Amino acid sequence: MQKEKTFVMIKPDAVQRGIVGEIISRFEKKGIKIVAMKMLSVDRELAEEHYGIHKGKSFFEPTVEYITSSPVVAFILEGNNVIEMVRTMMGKTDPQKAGLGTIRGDFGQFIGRNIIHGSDGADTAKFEINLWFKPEEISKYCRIDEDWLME
Ligand code: D4T
Repeated sequence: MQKEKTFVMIKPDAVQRGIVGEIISRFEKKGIKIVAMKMLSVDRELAEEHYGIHKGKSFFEPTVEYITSSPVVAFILEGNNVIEMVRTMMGKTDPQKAGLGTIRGDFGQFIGRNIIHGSDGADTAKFEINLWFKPEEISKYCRIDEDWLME
């Protein structure tokens, strides 16, 4: 398995509902390492770049408005196969279709308020990490449980 990084964003609805800690706790308990983290108010330019692939679709404008409406918590997670692992932990894009036990399945109800974003592949992860973070904001360190997580 390959060590990789992924970009994750806890969206405005989850910040407003006070479930940031609970969401981050799931990643920590799984043994996934946080290597960067910040709270920020997203401006229109960043939101439009992040969702650029969806420009022209009906949900583009509402999604940009939602993401810019209130602060988000953005972070980078690192680990073996972490991109896929985080997508699995988040559940399907539509919280109504996401399984119970997943973050969206447990905390969300509507696709336009779906709690969390995570990169959907290696190229997207690279693009989003560069878009949201400067290299000096990313830490390099070992967690004390790393030897016990791996076989
Ligand atoms: P994000 O990007 O938020 O992690 O979601 P996904 O990667 O799981 O899904 P996506 O890129 O297809 O959608 C981006 C964003 O747009 C909203 N959306 C999406 C929506 O409001 N209506 C829709 O029909 C779709 C497909 C939700 C997530």
